[in-house]
Amino acid sequence: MTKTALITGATSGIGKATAIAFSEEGINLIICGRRKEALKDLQKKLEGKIRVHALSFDVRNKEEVFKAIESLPEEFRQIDILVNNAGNAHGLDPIQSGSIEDWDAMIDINVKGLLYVSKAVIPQMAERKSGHIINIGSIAGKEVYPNGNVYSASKHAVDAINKGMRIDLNEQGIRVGAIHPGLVETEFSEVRFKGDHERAKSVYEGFEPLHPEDIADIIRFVVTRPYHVNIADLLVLPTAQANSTTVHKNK
Ligand code: NDP
Ligand code: 8X3
Repeated sequence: MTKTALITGATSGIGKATAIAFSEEGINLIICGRRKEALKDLQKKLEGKIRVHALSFDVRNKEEVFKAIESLPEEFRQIDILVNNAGNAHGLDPIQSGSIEDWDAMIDINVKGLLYVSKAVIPQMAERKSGHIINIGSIAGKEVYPNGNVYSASKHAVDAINKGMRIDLNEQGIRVGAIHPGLVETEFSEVRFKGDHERAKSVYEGFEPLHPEDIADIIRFVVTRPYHVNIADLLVLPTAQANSTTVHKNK
């Protein structure tokens, strides 16, 4: 039977690449993000191959989240796959000088937003006793690096929530797993450095970073395994990266 996936953060980077990969697998899509134009463009690109419904909402706003999920038309109401991907780093500052607005953004989006969307989607999976949740964590959820403090905390929380979801949804037979990428060239650093294009670009210079399509390909593999196979936890790095602080760059 044709499946339906809801992907948060589908307007760019990993989420957008995942939407494209899923469309190639014939998976119907609910694509989410705040940028309506980007959603519309992606919808136009993918519709025809599969059915696409766009939902624009801010994951920080719980009313918006629940209203959006409740607004789904009948043919999109059964969500088989949830990709909790929306998220970003905001700033890269030592704890003593970090901005409270940046901390709020990271905790509210990466942690609370992921929980709100999950809360809106999981009950129907639990009732059907079937579903697949993929949480996008980060290497920053496995280790902490200088100035990564609160972003790392938010991704450690995603790691814990992923494990907790898997335990709590075990009896319902729901697959739960996380992908933890290292450096992927997306809009991530543009957001982290608030539009400082040169600084953002420099993060990925001198080595080949992961491309969003590399992670999307892995998510495609994860969701196309037979139902008794659950890929629970994956750390995926560019070959040039050994850990958060060891990246082999050409001089
Ligand atoms: P991008 O900045 O390219 O994409 C982030 C996505 O999240 C966008 O689609 C954005 O949509 C959405 N988003 C951000 N804030 C909100 C919000 N408040 N409400 C709804 N949607 C929101 O970055 P990536 O693709 O790299 O990031 C995707 C995930 O991967 C994140 O969770 C990130 O932490 C994680 N990750 C990224 C790595 C990297 O090196 N790039 C490495 C490890 C993990 P819009 O702006 O339209 O709302
Ligand atoms: C994104 C990767 O190393 O910038 O989660 O934290 S990193």
